[in-house]
Amino acid sequence: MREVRLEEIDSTNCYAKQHIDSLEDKTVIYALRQTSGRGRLNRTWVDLGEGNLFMSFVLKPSDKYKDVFSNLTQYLSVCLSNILEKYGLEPQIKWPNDVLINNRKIAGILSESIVQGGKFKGIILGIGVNLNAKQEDIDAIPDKIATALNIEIGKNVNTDEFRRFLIDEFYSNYDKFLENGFEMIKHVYISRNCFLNKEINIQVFNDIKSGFAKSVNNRGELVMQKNNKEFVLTIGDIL
Ligand code: BT5
Repeated sequence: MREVRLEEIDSTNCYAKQHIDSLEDKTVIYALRQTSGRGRLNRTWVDLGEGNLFMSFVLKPSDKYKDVFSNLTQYLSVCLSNILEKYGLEPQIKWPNDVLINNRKIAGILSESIVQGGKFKGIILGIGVNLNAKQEDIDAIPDKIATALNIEIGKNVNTDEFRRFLIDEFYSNYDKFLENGFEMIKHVYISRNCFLNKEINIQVFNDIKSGFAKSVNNRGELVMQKNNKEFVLTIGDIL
């Protein structure tokens, strides 16, 4: 496994995408500062200053896309939760892959499948974690209620150490996860959930779906119920 350290970059995901051909499978790209971090659906990921984590895993597991790749964001959310627990916290997962502490978003995950010239090249799995931030900068983040690890534990966080923990946790079961899929983490994922067994609203592109959040199936999809009918969601933002 190789690591690429960048002082400053627009986005570690963009960097990985631009260099996908020359990057080996399992390379980790990380940057000390990220000037144009990206979220899903053209949203922005805000750099909260020095000492935060901006990182992308470059994964080239096969030359064909497999369904299990779409569950890697959920796998990473479980890995991150395991690490946050070591810091004495009780992380919760909001489907599909938001990690929250006390209902506040501490991290964001963005997975991109790279297809060039009709050929599947790999997956860029990006993650940003707020490790060291000032409350006033967090309060300025649009839309979302957010937090950072230093605020939750009341002291500064060693960014290098945290990154090491997360990379090691991710790769310790990554190959096994690709073989076994979401079922392998389903139990832990559900034990950390904060969205099941209640009425919820979910934004799916321009539509809002509502209903009772019943379960997560073996493919990591959200099983909802409304008027005694079940429906399954594969994408969306719980509001
Ligand atoms: C995400 O998108 O949460 C995925 C973010 C992925 C960021 C990483 S950093 C390394 C790699 N390189 C990149 O360019 N991206 C990845 P989404 O679910 O769409 O959430 C975005 C929303 O979260 C924004 O619209 C804000 O409301 C909120 N947000 C932005 N910055 C935040 C922050 N630092 N902490 C908490 N919430 C934030």
